[in-house]
Amino acid sequence: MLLHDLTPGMHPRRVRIFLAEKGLSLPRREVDAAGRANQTPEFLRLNPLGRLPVLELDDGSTVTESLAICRYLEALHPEPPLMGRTAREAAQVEMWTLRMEFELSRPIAEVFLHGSEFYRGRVEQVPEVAQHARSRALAAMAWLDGELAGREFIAGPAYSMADIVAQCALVLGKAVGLRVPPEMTHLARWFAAVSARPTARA
Ligand SMILES: N[C@@H](CCC(=O)N[C@@H](CS)C(=O)NCC(=O)O)C(=O)O
Repeated sequence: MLLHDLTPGMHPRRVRIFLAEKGLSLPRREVDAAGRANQTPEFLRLNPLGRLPVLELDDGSTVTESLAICRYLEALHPEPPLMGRTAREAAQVEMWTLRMEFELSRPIAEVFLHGSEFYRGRVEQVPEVAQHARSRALAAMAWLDGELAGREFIAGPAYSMADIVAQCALVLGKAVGLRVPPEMTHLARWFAAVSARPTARA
């Protein structure tokens, strides 16, 4: 297997943290997205959307979408479980992973997409979308702060895929001026804890 990676990217970071939590390491190839190496015909053969991460399998086929890559790795390496062990746990982790994807990660990604130098000229940037996404992200952070008042991790007592999605979102948040407000003490406690894990800088 070969992981086509983009070190600063939010979605590729999910896969690296996931691998590190499993104690796995894969051969990696860094793709120079700033230099548009993700738009070459060779790369578009791997992922016609031109996005990272991409997991290339030994038979030459590919898995794209960070959550699908993690799902595949979880099936191959179930220990330690990051997507729940029982049917009930799996549903709980999936529910929170999807919530983190759509409610938190997506608005923060939109702030970056519509406001950053990196995406200038790559996508149609609409400043009002960035502005609206910023307020949606802050609302999601406030909601999550309340949720975390009652439990250690996002989907329950154990660290999971949902935490990985949210922590990677907040790492990008720091870069776009969306730091956890100090009054959100539960979210700040959680973010400090997940950031202190040895895998956080994978
Ligand atoms: N839904 C995809 C999103 C992948 C994505 O947007 N990757 C970004 C980096 S975080 C990318 O490759 N951007 C380069 C570009 O669009 O030119 C996933 O979860 O893998």
